[in-house]
Amino acid sequence: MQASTASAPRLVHRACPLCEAKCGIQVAVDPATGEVVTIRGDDDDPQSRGFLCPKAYGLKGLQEDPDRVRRPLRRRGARGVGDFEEIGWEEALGEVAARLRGLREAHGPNALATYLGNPNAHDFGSTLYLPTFQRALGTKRRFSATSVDQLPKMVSSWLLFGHPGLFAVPDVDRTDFLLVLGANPVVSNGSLLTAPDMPRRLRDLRARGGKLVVVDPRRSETARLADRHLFIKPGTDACFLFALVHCLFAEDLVALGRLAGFTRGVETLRDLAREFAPEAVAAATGIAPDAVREVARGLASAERAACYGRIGTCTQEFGTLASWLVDVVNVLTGNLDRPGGAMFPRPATGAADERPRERGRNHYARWRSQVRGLPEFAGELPVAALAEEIDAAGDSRIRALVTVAGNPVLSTPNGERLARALASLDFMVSVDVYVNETTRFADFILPTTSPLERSNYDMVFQALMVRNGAKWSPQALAKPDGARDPWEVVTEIAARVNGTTLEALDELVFSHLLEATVGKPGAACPDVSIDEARRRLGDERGPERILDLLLRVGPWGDRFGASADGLSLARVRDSEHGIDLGPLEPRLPAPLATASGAIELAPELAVADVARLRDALEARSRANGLVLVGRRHLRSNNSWMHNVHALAKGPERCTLLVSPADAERLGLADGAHAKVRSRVGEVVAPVAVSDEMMPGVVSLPHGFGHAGPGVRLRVASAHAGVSSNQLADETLLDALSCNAVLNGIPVEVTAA
Ligand SMILES: Nc1nc2c(c(=O)[nH]1)N[C@H]1C(S)=C(S)[C@@H](COP(=O)(O)OP(=O)(O)OC[C@H]3O[C@@H](n4cnc5c(=O)[nH]c(N)nc54)[C@H](O)[C@@H]3O)O[C@H]1N2
Ligand SMILES: Nc1nc2c(c(=O)[nH]1)N[C@H]1C(S)=C(S)[C@@H](COP(=O)(O)OP(=O)(O)OC[C@H]3O[C@@H](n4cnc5c(=O)[nH]c(N)nc54)[C@H](O)[C@@H]3O)O[C@H]1N2
Ligand code: SF4
Ligand SMILES: [Mo]
Repeated sequence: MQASTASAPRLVHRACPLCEAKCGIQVAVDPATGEVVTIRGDDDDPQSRGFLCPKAYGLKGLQEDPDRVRRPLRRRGARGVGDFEEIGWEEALGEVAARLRGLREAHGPNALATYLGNPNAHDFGSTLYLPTFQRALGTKRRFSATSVDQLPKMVSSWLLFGHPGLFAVPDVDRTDFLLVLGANPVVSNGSLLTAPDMPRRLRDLRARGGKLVVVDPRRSETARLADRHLFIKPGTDACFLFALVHCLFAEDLVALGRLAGFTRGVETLRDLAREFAPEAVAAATGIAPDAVREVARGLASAERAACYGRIGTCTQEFGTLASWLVDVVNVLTGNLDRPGGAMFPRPATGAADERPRERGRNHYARWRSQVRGLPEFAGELPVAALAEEIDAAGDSRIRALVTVAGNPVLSTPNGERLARALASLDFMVSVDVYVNETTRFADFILPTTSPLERSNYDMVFQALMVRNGAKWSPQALAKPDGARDPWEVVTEIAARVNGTTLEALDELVFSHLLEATVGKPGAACPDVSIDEARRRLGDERGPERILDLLLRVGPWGDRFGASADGLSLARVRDSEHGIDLGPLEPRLPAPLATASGAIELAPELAVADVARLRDALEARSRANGLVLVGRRHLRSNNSWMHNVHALAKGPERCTLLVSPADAERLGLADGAHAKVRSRVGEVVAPVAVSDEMMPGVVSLPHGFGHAGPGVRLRVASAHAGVSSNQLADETLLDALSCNAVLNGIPVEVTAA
């Protein structure tokens, strides 16, 4: 770093906003120019201890990207060709609100739809204000990336524990046996598992004598670190997990320990698992019966073990059953909620008391989509239905769509059909920072600040950490003139549509939370009056004030002074590297929110879906066609960091991995091109022959296919690749959650 004091860079410590690991970064800013000089790992961050992946450097590229949208854009020419003009904020917000209001008045609130993308989960302002935005529009047609991601896990958590947000996180640092299915944390850096530097954590696990078993149709980067890797035929994890359960019962290895006092349904499960003997599922899964028995014994005999499943177990035909059985295995082996097992973090912004707010609450199918009648879950409809709801005949169709930080054309099934549907909308607004495959269809693109131009607190992911903690991310760079944070943009739209102001909506969100948490019996802080709490929370507005409230009334809160060393926003801000709140501790049964107050091991909806699995078992055993799965690359972030040269450069990443046996059978040479066809579409991609792949399975990453008239992504377009979601079929769903099937798509592959 430069020596001269006049130009000594200002160092800002915060968390990387790009993935769930939330590594601590040190951003060096040139005080003269206000530009980023370097980005390094923060050695003093208690969770990440200096670890970084290459994507963090991409934040500088994102900041400086000339293609990034910085001022509102209005469509000028035909829809979808990317002909936009820059306009002022006042004009843009005014027109957007007027159009949305007009359509709502003419056709009702359900003529409007929203799609929220993944980056919203990485921004506390969005997390806190988007619910109000959605309520203000009044529509039940709410979509998001949830239904191409963790929806099955949410459904299974609701069924088992009564709450869709109660996720058990594998305690990787203390476990002796880790079974990983359908996740590649060495590359993805973990999901529903905030644990920076997974490669080190997994190596440490083995160094202390622990075992790592990975179940994946590809010998992934994580599988390469494992003691044992088992190839599995895509979509059959529920069969494999049932076989584990079968062995646990058959060999008398079930031992619930303290969980027995508050777990129901063990006997039903024993009955259900009876027909899934390792021999009965072997042809379907491709896993030898002996291997299943060994894993079952390994899990049961390890002092502390954890079973963990992610994208590969969620975005498949039996996503909910597989997600459910992951936790069933944790319960039956007594590993749920104990150190070294699968545990529930305690976020500093969570409830202070360990009582569920409401028991037995229904989150499922309270309304349905119009065309296919797909069920709502937790307030959202499955995104696989978005295109058809726009295309629907008659007055009930979606006429206007607001996307917020999402790129569904590349991230959701049958992206081509969705693109056509977007072109037919009456009105579309995208709150986004790029003109990409989705936003090119918008009438207005409303940009936001970049992550370094705004402060943050990882509300979502601090509820998924392997150690409890709290970390503030200060704004690193000045906010450019006129720039707005994401919460300001969406709250402004909401306010104008409903004839109110951003300030009034902010006050509404805040006072609602305040009244729920202080000054009344049963509240988190019953002894502090609302006036006193308001006085102490000060004049700051926006997400900071709400965060301060949540921290103060939370489990580690200062309770407005009652607990001298408790947390407040000021305290969290002062700890520039973050606060470590210690290892996870057992929490059950208190947070269980099922009607019975117990873990429901054999919930009705899951039990009913087992019939579908049974039916599939035979068909799967006979199936011999090729199926497609996905993968991720360390330098890639879903569909949207491909415009940063530092990340996009290098060898072609959007390749079709094919096993040597399949390559030979199909006449595909390494480096040649193959045509991949599914029911809904076809793409041509370069072939990489690799013994990483299980025969019968090919792999193509998602998020590529940066093409289309008007896409303003100069770097990404030069490495365009093809979109695997042109192959993903919007009619293939996990029947229970209606999450899209993105892994295990039947395809035909031929030489191109
Ligand atoms: N085939 C297949 N498909 C998949 C997956 C898969 O494994 N296979 N994975 C799925 C998963 S897990 C996910 S999470 C989804 C992701 O699906 P999406 O959330 O729809 O897609 P992203 O690629 O995350 O797109 C993020 C968008 O946010 C914009 N953006 C970035 N930063 C900002 C910002 O600061 N402000 C605003 N307003 N916008 C911003 C980007 O320009 C981009 O348009 O994809 C899913 N799709
Ligand atoms: N570098 C990078 N990191 C990321 C992202 C990124 O795009 N790039 N995206 C982020 C997001 S939004 C998310 S949700 C997480 C996801 O993080 P992970 O859940 O770790 O997802 P993937 O890396 O896609 O790994 C999924 C694995 O499942 C395997 N698989 C496919 N089908 C099946 C199946 O049927 N059964 C089994 N057992 N395995 C199967 C695939 O071969 C693959 O190895 O990653 C996050 N981190
Ligand atoms: S693993 Fe990489 S992208 Fe994820 S938070 Fe850490 S530095 Fe950022
Ligand atoms: Mo995701």
